[in-house]
Amino acid sequence: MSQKKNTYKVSIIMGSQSDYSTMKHCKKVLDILKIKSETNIISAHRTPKRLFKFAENAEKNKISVIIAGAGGSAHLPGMIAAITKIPVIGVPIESKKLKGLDSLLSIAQMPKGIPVGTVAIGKDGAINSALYAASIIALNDIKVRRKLDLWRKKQTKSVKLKPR
Ligand code: RP5
Repeated sequence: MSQKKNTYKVSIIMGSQSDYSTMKHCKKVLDILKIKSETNIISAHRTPKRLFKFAENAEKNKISVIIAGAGGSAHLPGMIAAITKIPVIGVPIESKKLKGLDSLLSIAQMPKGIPVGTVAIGKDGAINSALYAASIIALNDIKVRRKLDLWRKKQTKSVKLKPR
């Protein structure tokens, strides 16, 4: 990453409109952390030309991290990672038939050579993908690092000692 301060941008992509109910949680966290993001539907099998164009131009478009949500035979994150060297985080979407186990394995089990960072299935994964992207950006951006610190402090404070 060689961008100047505050120019970091995360690109959130997803295989289908149906993934947005999960991926909107990722966008929400990035907004809280004041990290610029864009959202697009890009399907590896339904819009392959869109996928190629996006991945080929990602560096030129100054994207720092790509978060890709996909379900079922979830090849979107791996295909994107094959075309660009920008870090790719895959969010396994909870599928109807296999509850997202198919998505999780498709994303996590990348053969050696092309890495995809993989988070948990569904909403938790979408939230963590944003926090993971923030950690990457925080290496070079003090404002994001402070926001992330604050997020953690608030989280710690919210955990009561005694159960009710
Ligand atoms: C994948 O197929 C998408 O990522 C989505 O999770 C899944 C189902 O897509 P729809 O049939 O709902 O459009 O490509």
